[in-house]
Amino acid sequence: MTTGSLLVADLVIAVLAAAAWLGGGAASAARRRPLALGLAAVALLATLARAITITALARAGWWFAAEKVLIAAPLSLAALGVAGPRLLRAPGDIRAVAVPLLFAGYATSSALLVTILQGYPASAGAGLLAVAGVAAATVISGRALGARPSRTVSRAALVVAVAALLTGTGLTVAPGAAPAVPHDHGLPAARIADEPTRRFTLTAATATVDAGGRNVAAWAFNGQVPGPELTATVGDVVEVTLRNRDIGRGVTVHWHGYDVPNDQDGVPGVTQAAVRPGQEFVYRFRADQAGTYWYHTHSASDVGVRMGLYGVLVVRPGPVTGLDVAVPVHTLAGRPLPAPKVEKVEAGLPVRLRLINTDSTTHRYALAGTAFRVAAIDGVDLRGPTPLVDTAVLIPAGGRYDLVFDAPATPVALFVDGRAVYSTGPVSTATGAWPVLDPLGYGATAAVPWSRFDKTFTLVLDRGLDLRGLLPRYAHTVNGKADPDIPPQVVRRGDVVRFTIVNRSQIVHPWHLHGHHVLVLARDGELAAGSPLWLDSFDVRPGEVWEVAFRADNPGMWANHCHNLAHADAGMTLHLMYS
Ligand SMILES: [Cu+2]
Repeated sequence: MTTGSLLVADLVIAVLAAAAWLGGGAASAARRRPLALGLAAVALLATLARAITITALARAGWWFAAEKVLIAAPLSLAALGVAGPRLLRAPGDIRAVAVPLLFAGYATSSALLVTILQGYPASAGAGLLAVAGVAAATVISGRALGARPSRTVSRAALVVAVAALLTGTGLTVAPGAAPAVPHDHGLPAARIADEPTRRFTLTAATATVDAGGRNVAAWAFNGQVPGPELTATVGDVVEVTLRNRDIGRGVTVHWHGYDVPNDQDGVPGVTQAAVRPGQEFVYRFRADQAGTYWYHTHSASDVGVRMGLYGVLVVRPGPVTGLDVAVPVHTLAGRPLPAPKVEKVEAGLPVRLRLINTDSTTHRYALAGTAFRVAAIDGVDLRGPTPLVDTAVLIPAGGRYDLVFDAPATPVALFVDGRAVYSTGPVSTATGAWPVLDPLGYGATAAVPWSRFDKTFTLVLDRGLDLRGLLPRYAHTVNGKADPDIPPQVVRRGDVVRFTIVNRSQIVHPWHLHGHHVLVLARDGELAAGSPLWLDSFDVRPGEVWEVAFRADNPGMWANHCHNLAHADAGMTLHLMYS
């Protein structure tokens, strides 16, 4: 069983236990004896079963089980200790067990709330608030049901409730060291003074564009979605003038995967101010990395990219040889882009398909009709890629795969989530059952270039209640905090930095560090066993633990965030900062 399914199973069992205890309590209060005893039996079994799931999660990693071991387990034991013996005594009046059963219900539900609302890391504050809730709810239920506990018991419960509430609240709302992200990091501007050899202008404006045969409202660069394909050759100095005609939320251009100097990175509030309607900003950088990249706005990035402010950036090592096609996949107003393209290709011609996922969720790509190799991922060539046949690839949000093959005499077709997007003729192949390539085991290995790490950071991805803003929100969190309260990761130039990224939530988080490619070391404790993988976008699935590393060689203040841009907007953004 994967850790991801264990997380789901544990949650389902916890909900079942809480519901059964509460239902049992209500049934006994209503003197419905068989129902009460039945539900109590289910609750007992579910509570005991959690011992198994919590132990298994703790073995997978403390991050997955911390609050369950420290808060849920003691509360579950209290539930068993209070309700169990009274049930075993088989009381003549079933109503006598109503309050103990309700107590068990409150104990298990409050622990569940800690997992759902706070998650990792476990805190004394959350534990105490849970205890306060249990004590208060039990006292109220007792009174409502006319149970007459001794004065001592009643007073003790009240004291516990008030003390736990006060201490818990104090610990929870005490201001932490909320880091400020300086807008001006004071580093010298690394602007390239050389004369540009490639010049482009991108004008952002609202537009009506065609998406799958229907006119839809969009935000577009130069009136088109995607924006113009920007191409350069290694060694070019690229200059891009960005103008904003009427995008009220502001616009910037972020060069996704292109490790430009920090002041060219296009992150509003961090590397530049957002470009407002009527304003412009000029980007300039040297094209020294060949490969497949893309660009997109980083201002109100979730809505901005979704509405169409993105395009392809391809840097080639030299003149184009053979057929070289970029396929940027996007969902615009619910319609899949690009429109299907069919072109005849001469047999024997070398073909490179540059697959780009510009959406916020993973897409599945399948190339039918030919053997192919994955020549590059995220713009970086793989070492010793072997031919693949009838194999699909999953590309995370923001990710790129270059597939290469020599055109066969018969047609080939590229399917994205089952839809033919690019083909050289009719192909009717069912690709849905194909196995999926695991890039961690593909290609020829090479030694990791570092044997020790100067800095190590752990990022635990989860959801949690964020009360720090004007309105409470159910945020996507890193180490229990949401942007802008996540402490920056401080490194020094030259440091070898390791990230451990843990996903204890129920959804995929495509991780994206700006300004650097990271080398994948391991996933779920298993060392990467294929070609070195230098990624800028990778899916951390529920229950997964990724170990990645990089050399801090690009000074500045860099966004480090989930590339499901709705998640990034809802808190899952932090910063890597050079001291
Ligand atoms: Cu995410």
